[in-house]
Amino acid sequence: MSTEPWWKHAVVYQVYPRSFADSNGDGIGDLPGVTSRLEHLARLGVDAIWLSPFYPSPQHDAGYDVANYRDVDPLFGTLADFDDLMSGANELGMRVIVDIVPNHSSWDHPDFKAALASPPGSAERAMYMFENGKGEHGELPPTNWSSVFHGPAWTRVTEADGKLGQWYLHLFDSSQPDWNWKNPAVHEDFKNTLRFWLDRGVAGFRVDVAHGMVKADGLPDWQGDLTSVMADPRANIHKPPFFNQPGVHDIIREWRKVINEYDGDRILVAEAWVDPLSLANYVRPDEMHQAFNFTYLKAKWDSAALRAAITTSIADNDTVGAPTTWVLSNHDVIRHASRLGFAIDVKLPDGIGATDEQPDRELGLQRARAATLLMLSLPGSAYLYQGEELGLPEVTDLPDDSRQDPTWERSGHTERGRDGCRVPIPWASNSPSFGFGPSSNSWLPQPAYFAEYAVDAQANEDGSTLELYRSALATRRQHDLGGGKIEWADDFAPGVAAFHNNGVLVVANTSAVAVSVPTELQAILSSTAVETGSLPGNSCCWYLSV
Ligand code: ISL
Ligand code: CA
Repeated sequence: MSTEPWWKHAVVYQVYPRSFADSNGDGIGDLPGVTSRLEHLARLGVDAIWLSPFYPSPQHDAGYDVANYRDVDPLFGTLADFDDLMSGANELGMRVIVDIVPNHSSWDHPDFKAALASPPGSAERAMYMFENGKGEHGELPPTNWSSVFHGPAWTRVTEADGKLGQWYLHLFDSSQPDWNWKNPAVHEDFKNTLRFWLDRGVAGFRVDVAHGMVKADGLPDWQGDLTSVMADPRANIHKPPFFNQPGVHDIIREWRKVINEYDGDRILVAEAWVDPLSLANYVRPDEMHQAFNFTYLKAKWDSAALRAAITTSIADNDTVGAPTTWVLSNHDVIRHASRLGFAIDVKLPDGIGATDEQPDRELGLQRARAATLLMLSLPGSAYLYQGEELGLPEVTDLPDDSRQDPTWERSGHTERGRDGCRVPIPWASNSPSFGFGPSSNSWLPQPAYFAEYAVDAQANEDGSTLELYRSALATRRQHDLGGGKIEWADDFAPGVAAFHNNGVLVVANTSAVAVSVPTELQAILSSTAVETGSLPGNSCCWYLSV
């Protein structure tokens, strides 16, 4: 086994608390719910759990609008429930990572309330990005920036005299005011938050919008558009003045010093939607430990595209001596079991509605299983999103009136948003809310077909997606695939991506038809049933290297 720090080859499982397990029947998942399901994660074989936000919040962006960084929202439980979850996980050999949201708070944060109640120019206002408007009476926003969730990125406030006054910046929803990272008090406050959770024993932090925080001096207007930045950051020549600014790295270095004060290999993981070369800068030796590699997530199911994504990701990270991470799904993007079943290109976070073109569910699942096997055979660490081990598809027929993602309202109902990947998990096929909780309540409606995907329908079933994930994680560990090094194998048909890693030959056939493989190859694990000498289309197989 590898003697490297645990995180270099870890499999980390993302729990989205409101949709994982509900302990009290109110229809919203909670921390005691997570604790009650830890056995499932231990049996799956993951090394760590990353919890999306569970902090006090008015929940305008499902908790990514934080009103208090050092407590638990009563909706999700108490700090004691958090401690129980963590000790339960630790006893089962799993670490716990928490989410930290430094670009913005909630408008319910006491510091923002104080800023609103204080005059322009005050110390309270200086905690956030307040500016005077342009135009004769300040009636125009300070810049032309748009919010990631659509609409303007600035909102004007009413001052104490009852008149319209300054504007505050919110790169996301208007309920999420951006912190002013030019203010040392903001730095101090966040370092205290890091210490608060580190002292409680967390193994690290997933850093939300790690490329945000610092904005270019003078707040220049911007002519680019965010959709294209996200689709292909490398191609966009107009870099946004509010993302990926050099000053971000000073903050990261400050945080790394705090982390280094603690023992136990704690980590920082960047969520940064930036071009791959810039991304490597987030994992320089004195910065973060990992950054989500969205290049692999965005790659099409095509051997050349996958090979390119894998090669450049590893090469980019090699320039700074950092291992790579791999990820296929999270709470912001269309689940890969559906994404890979589309004949058309889909925009990742936009969501699908009942009247849109629908994915081919069977094909999507087949490819998703193959893409997962490919991912889990790659050196570095891998991130799984709850439900993907069940092959759960995106819910594409949510009633529009159930949608909660702020994008839906802010886009004037033109973009459905991310609710389709956040539908509560099915645990038991014949129970109310499919075992999500003790009642039939579920904050987003679960479709009837979720019964087929329930944990109890798949556990110990030969060929189920759950058993595939269990075997894959065990085999990955056995062969230390996370700690190896890949060597491409070029002697396969077009449409195939193949490589050796630590004595395992990984062959992914992205074409629709079977390809022949040497008859002496011995399969250890495959995404679909394989026969000697042949590998079906849309599948991946791990063989013993010969
Ligand atoms: O900035 C982007 C595109 O250039 C976005 O992709 C952005 O990085 C992403 O939406 C950030 O997501 C995270 O922060 C959001 C929250 O809604 C998401 O759930 C979270 O993962 C705001 O906190
Ligand atoms: Ca609950």
